[in-house]
Amino acid sequence: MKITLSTLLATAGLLHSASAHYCFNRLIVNDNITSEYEYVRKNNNSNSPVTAVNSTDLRCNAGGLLTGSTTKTHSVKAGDTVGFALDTAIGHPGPIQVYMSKADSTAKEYDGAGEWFKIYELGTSDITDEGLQWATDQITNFTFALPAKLPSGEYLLRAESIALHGASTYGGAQFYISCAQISVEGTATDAPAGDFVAKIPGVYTGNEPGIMLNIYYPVPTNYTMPGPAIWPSGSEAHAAVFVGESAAASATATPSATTPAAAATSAVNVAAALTPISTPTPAAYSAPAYSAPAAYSTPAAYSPVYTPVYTPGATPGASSGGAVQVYGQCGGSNYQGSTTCVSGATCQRWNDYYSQCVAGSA
Ligand SMILES: *[C@@H]1O[C@H](CO)[C@@H](O)[C@H](O)[C@H]1NC(C)=O
Ligand SMILES: *[C@@H]1O[C@H](CO)[C@@H](O)[C@H](O)[C@H]1NC(C)=O
Ligand SMILES: *[C@@H]1O[C@H](CO)[C@@H](O)[C@H](O)[C@H]1NC(C)=O
Ligand SMILES: *[C@@H]1O[C@H](CO)[C@@H](O)[C@H](O)[C@H]1NC(C)=O
Ligand SMILES: *[C@@H]1O[C@H](CO)[C@@H](O)[C@H](O)[C@H]1NC(C)=O
Ligand SMILES: [Cu+2]
Repeated sequence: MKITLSTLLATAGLLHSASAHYCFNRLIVNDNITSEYEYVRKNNNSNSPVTAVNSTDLRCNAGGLLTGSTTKTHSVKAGDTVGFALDTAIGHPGPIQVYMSKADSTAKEYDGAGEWFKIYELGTSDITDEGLQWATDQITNFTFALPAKLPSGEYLLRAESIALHGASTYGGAQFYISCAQISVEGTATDAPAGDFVAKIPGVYTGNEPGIMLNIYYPVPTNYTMPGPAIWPSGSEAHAAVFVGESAAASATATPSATTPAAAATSAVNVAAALTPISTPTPAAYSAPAYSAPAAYSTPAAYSPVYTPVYTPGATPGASSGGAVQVYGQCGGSNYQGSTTCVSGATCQRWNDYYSQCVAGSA
């Protein structure tokens, strides 16, 4: 397939300025948009993303474990429609996911060290010859139903947007995160367990196909949401539902109440029979390839990522010193390779994280 400059311009999203960043700053409950940081914990890093998947900042953003006591907790019922509104429309490509974790006592006091489970995801709306099309693109709010079988208790409700424009290198994906505090009145007692739960950090290694991938070239033909399956009914496609709209209005919106009981129950039983996943040990994160800077300069460590863009037969040296082929990466803040393009191509900067050789001269 032919990739034109306009295709790349259209998909790249182009800008990566701080003004293109965004925060989930308001909780929505049954179509009522609450005030900024009234029920959402304030972070201390403005609108910057978290990039370290092994940091406790991945729970509730930087500073988000320090502001629970000054944040209110909203009462809701299991099955209520909740959501988040953003300060700025989402300008980066990637999915949104929502996780929950039950507090030992109150949400205000809870540091999120317990188990988290996923209840919602909003990913691609389409996959075309131009690549992944995101249902999250330019949205300013989204809503979804809390699981009807959520047990009573106080919870952190965590929204994350995973921005993938610079995700072709390890650590390049950006996580925009906020935690809201809710107190749920439920009737069920079955808590999520087994494969449905994970610790944060621990839920991601950073190497998942949905977290470390080049969304521009080769043009992806599929996308896999990172993290556990949605509790209680497993993974499913969601249409975007915005504040004020009815979920029933959309054909692919949340599933009807008829699918679930049996399937969900057996899923939980199967999961419960499995050995619960333990939190990945630090060793999983400190593998030499990531901890030793030297590992970044050896061609072997990088060949899985860059192989597609180099000419077959190119010497290993080409990855650090040679000219980069058209469509190959030639710059970006985490990039260690050559910044020179082959004759007849120019290194085009798409954003802080990704520059690419395109045909033509400057
Ligand atoms: C909506 O939320 C605002 C801000 O939290 C609150 O003052 C108001 O009472 C709520 N309205 C309803 C109908 O719940
Ligand atoms: C922000 O919070 C983090 C913890 O998430 C803390 O390490 C850091 O010192 C805080 N920064 C400021 C400026 O308060
Ligand atoms: C797409 O599918 C292929 C083959 O199953 C897999 O190797 C790859 O990781 C997937 N990509 C994403 C982004 O999920
Ligand atoms: C919510 O999103 C919808 C769809 O993008 C938009 O029409 C509406 O104005 C948004 N409302 C708010 C308050 O952001
Ligand atoms: C996270 O991983 C990075 C890269 O391996 C390492 O430098 C850092 O110390 C780790 N941080 C924590 C909190 O484990
Ligand atoms: Cu950004």
